[in-house]
Amino acid sequence: MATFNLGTVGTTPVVRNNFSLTTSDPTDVFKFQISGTKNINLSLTDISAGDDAELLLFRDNGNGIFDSGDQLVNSSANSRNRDESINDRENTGTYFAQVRRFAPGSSGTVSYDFAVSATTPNSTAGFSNLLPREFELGNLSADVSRSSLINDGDTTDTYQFSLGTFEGVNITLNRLLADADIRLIRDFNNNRIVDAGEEIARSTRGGTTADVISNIRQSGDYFLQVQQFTGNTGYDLTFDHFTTPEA
Ligand SMILES: [Ca+2]
Ligand SMILES: [Ca+2]
Ligand SMILES: [Ca+2]
Ligand SMILES: [Ca+2]
Repeated sequence: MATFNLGTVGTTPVVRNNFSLTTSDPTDVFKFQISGTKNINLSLTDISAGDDAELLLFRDNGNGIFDSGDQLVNSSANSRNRDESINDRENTGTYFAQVRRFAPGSSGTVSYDFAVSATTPNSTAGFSNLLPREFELGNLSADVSRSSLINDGDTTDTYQFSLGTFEGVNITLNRLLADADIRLIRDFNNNRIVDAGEEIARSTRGGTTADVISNIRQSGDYFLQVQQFTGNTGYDLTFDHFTTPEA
């Protein structure tokens, strides 16, 4: 088991690309600290085709060593080589993100890209800046609705979709019981991180008022994030698809 010490992680993502797991060394551990109450954002992307890896988050028991006394606080275990993601609100301390090769779903070496950031809760600057394909909607060709939950153990949901030519979309987040917000991103450099200039639009209305991003009509690939602002809530996320005269 290889352990990589990342030091104190803040808003700026710490990225470790092209790491690999083998049958004889099937886990990697990334040790890091956060200072203050933060949303810990973790993503596992670009898992090699035909393989499977899982992502787990542990809180250290105080000795600074990854051992059996550490508490598992969150995990992500999608099938095949789908991306994994964790967005978990935690307090000051030392944490271990563990990447595991899932043996039944993998053949030989499993490669992956890992990223971690720690963003500020209860802030409109608190959106996660990582872009795992958590919910894949693909190309929109009709209206699409999704319902899910945002809470302290899952502070961000990230949806991937694309628009073809002659297509547009209006996006609405509603049926809120607490304040959540949305923003729309285009990952122009395809590094799965939100860089300057990649946020296209956001809606951060207060309370349980619906958030809306309207009249998106450029073809291409998009990410839509739903972010906790305060409290825990279910939500409905609606993609109202329309056709446009322009290519
Ligand atoms: Ca420990
Ligand atoms: Ca997996
Ligand atoms: Ca980017
Ligand atoms: Ca809101």
